[in-house]
Amino acid sequence: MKITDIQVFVTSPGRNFVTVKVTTESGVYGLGDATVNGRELAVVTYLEEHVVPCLVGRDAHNIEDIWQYLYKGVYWRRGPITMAAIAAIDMALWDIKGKVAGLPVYQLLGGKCREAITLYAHANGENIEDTLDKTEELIQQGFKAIRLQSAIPGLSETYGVLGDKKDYFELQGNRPLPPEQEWSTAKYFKLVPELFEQARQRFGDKAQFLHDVHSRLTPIESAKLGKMLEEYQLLFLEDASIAENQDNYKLIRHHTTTPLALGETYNTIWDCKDLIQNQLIDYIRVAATHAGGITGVKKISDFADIYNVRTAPHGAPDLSPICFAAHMHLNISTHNFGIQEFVGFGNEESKTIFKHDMKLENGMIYVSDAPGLGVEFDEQAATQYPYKRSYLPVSRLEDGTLWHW
Ligand code: GCO
Ligand code: MG
Repeated sequence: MKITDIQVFVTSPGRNFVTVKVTTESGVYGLGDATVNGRELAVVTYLEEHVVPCLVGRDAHNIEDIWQYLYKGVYWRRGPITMAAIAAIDMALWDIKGKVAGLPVYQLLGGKCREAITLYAHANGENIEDTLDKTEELIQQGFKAIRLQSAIPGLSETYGVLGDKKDYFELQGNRPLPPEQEWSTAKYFKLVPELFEQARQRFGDKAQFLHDVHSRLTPIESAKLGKMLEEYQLLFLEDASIAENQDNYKLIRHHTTTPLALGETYNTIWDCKDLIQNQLIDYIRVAATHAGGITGVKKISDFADIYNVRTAPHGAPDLSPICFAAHMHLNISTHNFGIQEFVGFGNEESKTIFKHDMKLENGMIYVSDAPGLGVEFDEQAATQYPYKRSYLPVSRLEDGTLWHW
């Protein structure tokens, strides 16, 4: 079944999404997500200039061979742009295979390991009370796990909570150049233990709690935070520190039993091999869009399984519903799945473009049984929201030193 055409669409219903459509000679087509937040057009060029010409005429059924062709077959391997391009093609090919077979993709991956997917939702507040009020709403809606983030007194903007009272869902607003945010580890350390102390006092064990440090700490600071939070029994502490040097996590692990998660920016097994095989983390958070698609994530999760590391896929709003659907098929069929990050199904504009029938009930998602990935893309509706240049923020210490965002 030959590939006859590959189109790349960029649409911006509140934020940019890059969508790939692979069409075959039989007329069956598949969809993939290639969005890299703030670097969208780099992936578009990579696809249009370097990938599409090599794939037209190839057999759409040969998913693994095409994955290897795009990964091993190029001299300049890895990195987010390359791996997002591979990812989108890979998702589209799985979508096609499912449609041809008349089966949802999870059936092709081995079938169900569980009935539904447990989610963690976000409570982002202007202060501790605000965060906890939002937590209460989420518990009432049935969420079993909640990530708590709160603005830090004395800092103008904080990851997860922006100063203009908009949370991070709207990061892509009118920001034609990267905004700058302040960071102070000392101020952060005053807030975070207090946030979890009050959360446990107010909610007891009604929910599991998580927190994203967003890589702001040095390894020894992360170790200290992990220790301070042990008594609050987090499900996991995310991105406690940058792990470009994977040895950083040896130090953190040595000091704390707080479970650790990371990997949302990772693109291949090589970014997390040492972390996994030395059992320095508990959850690997790679996303299908940024780690080579369903094929790429499956390779990483199977490797992680033998080291007791579970998956907790990235679920931020910059991943399109096509990626989210791909995660659902992976999550339901992966034995060592842990938990899925969830920030809702997107805004109303986005829902006119991406349509699916995934069901949210009591903090869990029931996967679609539609053939393929189960997402439709309305090309006409997409044209109403043209691309807008947009950046993620950068971070500086209070004295102006550039820091990790
Ligand atoms: C998360 C992430 C996001 C990222 C965003 C960057 O845990 O959901 O940290 O908030 O910052 O996806 O593009
Ligand atoms: Mg994160």
